[in-house]
Amino acid sequence: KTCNRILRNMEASLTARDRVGIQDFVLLDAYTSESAFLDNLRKRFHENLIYTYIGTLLVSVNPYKDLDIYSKKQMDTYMGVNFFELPPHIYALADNVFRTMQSEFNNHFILISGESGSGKTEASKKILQFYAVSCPSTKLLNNVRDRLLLSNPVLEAFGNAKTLRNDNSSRFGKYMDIQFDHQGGAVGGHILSYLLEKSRVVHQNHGERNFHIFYQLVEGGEEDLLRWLGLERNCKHYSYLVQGDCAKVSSINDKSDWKTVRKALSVIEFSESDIEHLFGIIASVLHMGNIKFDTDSRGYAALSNNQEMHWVSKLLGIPNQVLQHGLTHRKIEAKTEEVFSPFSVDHAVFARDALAKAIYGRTFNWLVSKINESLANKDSSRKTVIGLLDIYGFEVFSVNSFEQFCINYCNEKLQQLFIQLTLKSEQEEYEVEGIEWEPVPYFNNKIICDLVEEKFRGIISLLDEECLRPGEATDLTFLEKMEEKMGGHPHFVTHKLADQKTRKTLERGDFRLLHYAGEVTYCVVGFLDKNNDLLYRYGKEVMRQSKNAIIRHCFPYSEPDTKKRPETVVTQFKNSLLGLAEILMSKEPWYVRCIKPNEAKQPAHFDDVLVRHQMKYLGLMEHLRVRRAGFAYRRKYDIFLQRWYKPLCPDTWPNWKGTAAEGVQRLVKHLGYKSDEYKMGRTKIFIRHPRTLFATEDSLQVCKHQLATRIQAKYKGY
Ligand code: AD9
Ligand code: MG
Repeated sequence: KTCNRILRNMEASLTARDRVGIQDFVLLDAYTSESAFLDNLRKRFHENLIYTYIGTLLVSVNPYKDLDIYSKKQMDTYMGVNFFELPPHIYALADNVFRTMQSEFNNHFILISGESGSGKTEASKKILQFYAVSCPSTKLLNNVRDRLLLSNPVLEAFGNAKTLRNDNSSRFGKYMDIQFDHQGGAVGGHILSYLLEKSRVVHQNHGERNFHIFYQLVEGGEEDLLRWLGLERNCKHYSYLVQGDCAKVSSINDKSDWKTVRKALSVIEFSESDIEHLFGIIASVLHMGNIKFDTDSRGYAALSNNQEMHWVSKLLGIPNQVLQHGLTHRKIEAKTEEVFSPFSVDHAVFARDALAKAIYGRTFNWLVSKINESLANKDSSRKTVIGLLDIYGFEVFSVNSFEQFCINYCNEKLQQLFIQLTLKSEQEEYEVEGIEWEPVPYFNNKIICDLVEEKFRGIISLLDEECLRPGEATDLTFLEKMEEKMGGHPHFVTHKLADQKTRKTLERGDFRLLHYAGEVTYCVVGFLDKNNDLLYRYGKEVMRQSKNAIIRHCFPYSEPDTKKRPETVVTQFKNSLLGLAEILMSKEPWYVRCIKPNEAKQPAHFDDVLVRHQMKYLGLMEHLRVRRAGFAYRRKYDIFLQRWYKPLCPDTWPNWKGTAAEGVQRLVKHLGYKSDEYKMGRTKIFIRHPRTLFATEDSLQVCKHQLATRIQAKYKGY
């Protein structure tokens, strides 16, 4: 039955192909042709069909308009239906992952990738919504469900911002585990966050904004609250909110978003005192940004306006004098005594911004841990998880700095993971299993990952080395070192060699990396400072005196000895990405590849050049080739035999005495698999099309039903 339904769906798609294209690229006749691939995507995009498969991988093109395809009715349609029976949809993928997890009782993750603005965050929200609606519900589970859903608007308010690429751009990486019990109920969750772009708190490029929460509070905050926080209802009043000169954005409604966030915070069990302290911090950051310094008679920094300081002092619960001293001095510890050295104005501004960034960054981490507490599942019985990875996408601006370097490095790592899990391991597996195979060539971006992260030789090592030479090293010495050490690397372009390698000249302070997704020119200014992320010890000591509970939590006395050098920002990030890769490698992967149709965030506009470029670097053509020639499904013989299909073969049931491979061979013969439908490897069976497997699954259901009827008949009357 399933097989017939799948065939009907495929036939319908083939009949309508001229108008709506093909819904699975694997069925494309000219499957090696990039143009045919592009034509298919374009055709479907113009018909509002934004999803297309490559086997079980989902390609999604951002429609930049609301489509009527995410209703409860649509969710019901896709629930419990085999993957290829209905037109491609993110719900079909979500459902397939869920059902595989249920039947095999193992862990999975969905890797959502694509450049900035391609629709990753939206995709991850749709998946979460699908699980929220489709999972079994009880009063208790509904609680968890609501918290899982509402963690999103809160984290987006504090961690997303308008950039030139995306009005709701994720400025942190997010990995979320959704935990399910035996019955498939969502019983808990856990979020890991990665490197928040803190520098945005104090500086935004033209046309960009600070994190949404600041504007939401100023625009939407209740009168009483604003009065209590000492805030004016005017973003223009705050220096940290106006540097990008675009506080108002037509696609964003800060007022109504404020209401959503405020409500979400209560559902996630933030107490009124937590909320008070949280917004006290947000407001104090805004006040801090307005603190100005003059030069005093000795040439040192002195506060020029006391009003702002008054509010910071009140909201953070730190005596005014202590705060003032902390913002204008640094402590030098001599052998027996403490000496305070006054700041120059520049230094004071730097220290003020560093403190604002630290306060915001640490509060964000506190927020994540608080949400995790509320999502934690106390029951210790074994659970399975589906992980959702939604990270900042690859991005290129006219000026790119340390932040873009980190974000693009992260995307390089995810691409590497994708390659390892699909193109590389798939082909290696055929070889190991002795399956005949014509290798498909692909670009392996490991060379770029190595350039960035290799121990002692990579860019990160050089940067850290320079950060260890305070007073001597500068951004320019870092650049010179790179030029010296990696000038000959095919993916690194220096000022001197720019003309030869890419025929585009470079400014003196720039270097260019040829990333898997395109060239990016980085301006080296600020790399050392941002990587050091220096926060004066005295500033931390002052924060520890705070009466604000969140601040006290964020600046604990137990912080590691500050005399020991903390890890640099990029090294911490590198290590957290290594940790992430380990988490992911232990789970079964699924993929959503998101594509941005145009640079103007416009609906109905499909830019061929832009899309073709993304198709290429996302490795979609190679993936299709491997899928076309390969096998959609594989399982170890014993698992295949034991867990699913043994009951189907009368000879082998209930106990097969021979080897698992022989058992599987006998089973597939019994099931009537044709010779081109499957291959027997050294340790696994490989099945070419999912439909073969679905048919077998159907037989299993029929068999189970017959068995149940027989048992019922036998024990009737007992
Ligand atoms: V970034 O790397 O975080 O900067 P994302 O996450 O890839 O980026 P996002 O999901 O935020 O992009 O999508 C950008 C915008 O495109 C959204 O704010 C929506 O306005 C629009 N979008 C994306 N996907 C859809 C969709 N399925 N339906 C309608 C969409 N609009
Ligand atoms: Mg995003």
